[in-house]
Amino acid sequence: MKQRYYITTPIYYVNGAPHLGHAYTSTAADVMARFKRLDGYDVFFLTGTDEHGQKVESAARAAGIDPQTFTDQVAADFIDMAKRMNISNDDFIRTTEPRHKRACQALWLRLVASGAIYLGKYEGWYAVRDEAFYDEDELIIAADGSKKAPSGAPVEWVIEPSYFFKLSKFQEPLLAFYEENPGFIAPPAKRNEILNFVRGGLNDLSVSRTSFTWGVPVPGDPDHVMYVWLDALTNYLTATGYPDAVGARTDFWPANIHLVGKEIIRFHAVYWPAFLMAAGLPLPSRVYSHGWWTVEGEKMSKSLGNFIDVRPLIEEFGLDPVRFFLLREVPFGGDGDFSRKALISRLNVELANDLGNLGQRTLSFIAKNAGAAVPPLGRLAEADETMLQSAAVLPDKVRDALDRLAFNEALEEIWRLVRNANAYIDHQAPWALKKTDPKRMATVLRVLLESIRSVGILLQPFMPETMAKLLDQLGIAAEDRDWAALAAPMTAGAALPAPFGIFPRYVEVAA
Ligand code: ME8
Repeated sequence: MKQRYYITTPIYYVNGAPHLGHAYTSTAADVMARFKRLDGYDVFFLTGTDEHGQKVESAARAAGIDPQTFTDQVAADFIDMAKRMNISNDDFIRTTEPRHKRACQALWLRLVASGAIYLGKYEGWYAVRDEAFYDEDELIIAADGSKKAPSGAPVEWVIEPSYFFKLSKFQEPLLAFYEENPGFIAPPAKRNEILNFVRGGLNDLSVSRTSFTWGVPVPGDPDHVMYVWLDALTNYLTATGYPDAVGARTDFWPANIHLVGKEIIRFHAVYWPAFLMAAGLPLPSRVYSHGWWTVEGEKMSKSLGNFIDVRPLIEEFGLDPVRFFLLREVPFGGDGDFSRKALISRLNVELANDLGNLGQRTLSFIAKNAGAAVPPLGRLAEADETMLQSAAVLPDKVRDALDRLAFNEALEEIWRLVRNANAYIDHQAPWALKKTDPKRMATVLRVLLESIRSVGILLQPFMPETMAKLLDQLGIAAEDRDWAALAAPMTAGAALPAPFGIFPRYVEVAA
């Protein structure tokens, strides 16, 4: 039986349109999902939208429409973005769906049954933008003297009846869990941040609100709606069919990995495992937090109006260059800056010059000079052995990097082979061998083809559309494109279709 792999993105708030930040997490998760499928896993990849809470309710009010119609519209936009980015999610969850309300209420009842929830009164700070409660000592004083959340979000003083979750009781169990599962929080800097936070002591958490109604009603007390983060985190269970014990996806829980931006690690690495412990449910294996993108050096914000929608970028540069850029430009986990200049440079240098050229010059040379078929492999020279050997060890290197979510390292490894192959072709000069030693020419071309095939197969998770075009040109059948297929060589004599370029150079047109 295949091993299971369950990966999630955060579910995005529908208070605003999808942007580069959302596209980033979804693309990273997509690369992992595609990689695991090609590596023989049974994958469940989930993304979706977070549609309840005060923030979404006020965005709907500001737009002058009822919250359901509003969330329907914005969720459709998120679904469109996922399609345009070629995100291969197996499900798209919306928290306003009946299946989700049912899951939230079932989890709530389980928390009540375990004695983890009690009724009280919340009196304290709340930041609607973060949908988060803050202690007085966490607040910062802004330049204008006002109190702000650590994220810079405005805070308001809230006094209302509320149910509480006994988070304070989970300090020790959480610390013991982090200790036993050192890989649970990644990267390590985030792990330390969370450890310090939990060691500092945990207050009970307000988990219901009464001052608005846009949420999942608390079972048995409809004056309360559930705190949007309890509602939102439950999505990861809902999609597996919870609370049903049997179903198509129930075996996918616990998740292998929750990918999140660094600002929401606390919800995923503290609150979520505590809820699950209280409910007696298994905990996910890992929460990985990545960094934040700025745009041309500035934070994306409403006041600057500089949110980048990836769709016009796809129109202008093509989908796969955008996907590639997002994962190539910054080490996952660190922050990065988006600039057109950097995108154009990656496209022109690494895609068009390095990879595009390697494919194009090898394939068009074979089409013209080697009978448009896979050439036979003759006696191997040392340079050939070296090339073939580096192609043979590449899948393990890429697998190792991707299992650590080191996307840029995986790409770096692949590009090392691409650059070596370009140097090899220059050095071996098949165009000269054509007259002097046609057998040797065939061997050189075959070594190049094998290398390009490795690169094409291993790059599929990153650039599925373009690599499909490249593998078509190599005559690789659809069923021979997974990682296991790399072990067998190509078939000499197999006909190759007419080659064409896959990455045109981008030339900036003066405005
Ligand atoms: O937090 N750079 O939703 P959200 C990188 N609904 N990633 C970014 C980013 C940026 N500048 N901006 C956003 C929520 N992201 C909750 C989540 S999960 C149970 C509930 C990405 O719409 C990143 O993944 O504010 C971040 O964590 C997420 O979008 C926040 O999306």
